[in-house]
Amino acid sequence: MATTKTPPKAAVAQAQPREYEGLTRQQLIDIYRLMYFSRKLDDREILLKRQQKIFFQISGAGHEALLVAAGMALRPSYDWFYPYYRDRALCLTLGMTPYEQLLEAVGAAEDPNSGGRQMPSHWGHKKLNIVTQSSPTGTQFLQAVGCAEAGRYFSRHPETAEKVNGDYRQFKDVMFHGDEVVFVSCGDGTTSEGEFWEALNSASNLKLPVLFVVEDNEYAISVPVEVGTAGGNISKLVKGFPNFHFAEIDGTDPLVSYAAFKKAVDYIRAGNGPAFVHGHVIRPYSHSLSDDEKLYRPDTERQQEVERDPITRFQLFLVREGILDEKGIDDLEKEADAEIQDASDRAVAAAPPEPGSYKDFVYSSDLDPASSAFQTEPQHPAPSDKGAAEKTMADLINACLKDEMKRDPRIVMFGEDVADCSREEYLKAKQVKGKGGVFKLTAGLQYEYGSDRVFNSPLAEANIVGRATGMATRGLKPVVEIQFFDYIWPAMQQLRNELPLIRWRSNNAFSSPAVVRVAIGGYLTGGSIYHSQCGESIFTHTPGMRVVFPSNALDANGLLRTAIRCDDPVMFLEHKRLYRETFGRAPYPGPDYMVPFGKAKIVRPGHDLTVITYGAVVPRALQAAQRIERENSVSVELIDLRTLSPYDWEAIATSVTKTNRVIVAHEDMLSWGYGAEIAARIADELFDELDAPVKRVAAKDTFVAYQPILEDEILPQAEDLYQAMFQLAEY
Ligand SMILES: Cc1ncc(C[n+]2csc(CCOP(=O)(O)OP(=O)(O)O)c2C)c(N)n1
Ligand SMILES: [Mg+2]
Repeated sequence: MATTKTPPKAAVAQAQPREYEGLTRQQLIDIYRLMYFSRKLDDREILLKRQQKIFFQISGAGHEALLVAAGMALRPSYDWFYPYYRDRALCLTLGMTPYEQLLEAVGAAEDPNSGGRQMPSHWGHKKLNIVTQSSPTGTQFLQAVGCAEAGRYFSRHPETAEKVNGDYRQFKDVMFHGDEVVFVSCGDGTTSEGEFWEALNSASNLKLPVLFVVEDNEYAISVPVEVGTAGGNISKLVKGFPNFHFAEIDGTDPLVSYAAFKKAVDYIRAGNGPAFVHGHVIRPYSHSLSDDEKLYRPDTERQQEVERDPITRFQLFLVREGILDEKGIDDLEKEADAEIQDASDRAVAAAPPEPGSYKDFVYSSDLDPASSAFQTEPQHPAPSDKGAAEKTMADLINACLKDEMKRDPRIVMFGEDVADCSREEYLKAKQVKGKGGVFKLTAGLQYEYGSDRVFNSPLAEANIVGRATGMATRGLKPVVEIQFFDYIWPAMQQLRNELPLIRWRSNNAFSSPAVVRVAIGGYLTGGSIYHSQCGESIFTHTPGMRVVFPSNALDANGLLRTAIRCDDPVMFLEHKRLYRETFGRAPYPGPDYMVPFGKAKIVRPGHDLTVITYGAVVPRALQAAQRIERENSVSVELIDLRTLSPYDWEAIATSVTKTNRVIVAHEDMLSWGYGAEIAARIADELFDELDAPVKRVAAKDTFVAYQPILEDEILPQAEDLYQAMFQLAEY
């Protein structure tokens, strides 16, 4: 710990040298001091909570020995850390000061963990490589895997770590060492989360330098370990994973723990693969200050734990070994108490965040994808040129991916079936042509850029998004694919609570600008329920996530390039029906074509009414607009939003002010759909401009059925749009 002072040397009793797992006598004293600090900081927070000076408390009590040992075996600002809320002692050992920890508890502006945005004990420290942690149990694992993959990538391709101006790379200081370890921890209960297993699977398979630490205090709040874990012991369950080093230890003994971590870390640094350390610890306090463990644990059980308390036991050990005498212990504790008092006084007096500052860092404040920096003109080949042929949306997405991979060596692509051929010897021997995605959007990319840049993931969507999040945090640019929007839900925890939140919850210390490409939508004839859904409003409802939904080939190319070059997480929705449609084809626009976010396109100007839409409804609305003009002389202005978050309010307001009548149309179901927000805002801000109620055209409030008669009925058709236009024009 950087700021704590060591006790006077005189207090260190003299004795014969002994082997303590290679630790010096001074280091043994340091271990005690760090454990003591950790416990006393918890006690101080409990006091502050009772005084209502902080608003929540969760302790690391009982876990201290294991974590101080881990911290001593690892290197701050060199290795990477994905701890959880019990890991106060680890963070202290790595160099986070007691004052910094208490700043988070009071929610101070200067809190390096989160700037007052997260609960206490939600660790994050940029300088120390402690990556911003959250509350959902288990979300850290796959990110740790991605972090380790990024470290490996940079050490294999060191030139890619260089800073480059003009895109997100300008804002990423990439650091890597080649033998770094990624620490990730959790409690026994959290090992029941699926993402835990997904992470073990990938770390094992890829032989990644990840140190998994399970802190087994035998409870998940009130649920005992034998309820969550089959057989009651996680070590027994994981031991079949290849390439791992395993250790199951008494985590209340710092020397046993240190020895185990040294071995595990040596194994990892030597490049053998991941390690798994299962430490048995205790939980002497309730789960948190909101829990009363007496409701589910009898005194007898709690009493037994007291006997295993790491702090009292190690104190006795130091005295018994003649390392510190009672006065030495007393001096050390007094000094620590004084420092905690001082840190606590200063933290309580620290300034809270400025009102209004909550708005900061939802997105990058350095690089705005809606700015003119992301607006370029297409460089179409001359019409006589061979390359001037009209290309489909699928072609131009593939072309953009190809161009960007060439321009930016930090781009990696993975997902289900995105590789040309995982058994690359077939590809190299030209025995097979390669797949490159179920819709062939990534075709040829592995072949051209290699298997360490384009590869298949396991069939696990959280795995895809969690790993991408960890990679992007380190400075890579993962452009990953979710095969069908209908199967995005296993990744929902990562997509809602992690990827878009990394920047905001860390108060801009970390960011994770990954791109998630998703095949979406119906009108497929036979897509039936689970290859046909929309649901974009679920993600536009998530702050921090940019959501893009192009309707034509040229926009898809330009918007994808903006998505890749910008510094925010982007969900890029690709309509399957539009991939190869005749509508909206365009010649290749060159390798630098970009469309800024938040700029709608007027597909067709008009003066009687406005239709606001996007995606596959654009061609349907266009058809209806052409018909109503022809048959009824109604002039429709058709607006394609192109990006849904941010969206172009100015274009909407200008058009509605001109036409005074408006339809909001989309393919997703009507109720609580994307159009509800737009309609509400028009009603609120443009009420005086309206000559008719705001109308919506959307899918029925159901899922998309298989039988084409039903599918046609459920999804909005050109005829529905025509009818709505007719009614509105008549109103
Ligand atoms: C996904 C998720 N579900 C539920 C919770 C509520 N919760 C917080 S901690 C916890 C128990 C965790 O137990 P364990 O992993 O054993 O860690 P411990 O607290 O015992 O150290 C639960 C259920 C949560 N934070 N996240
Ligand atoms: Mg537990």
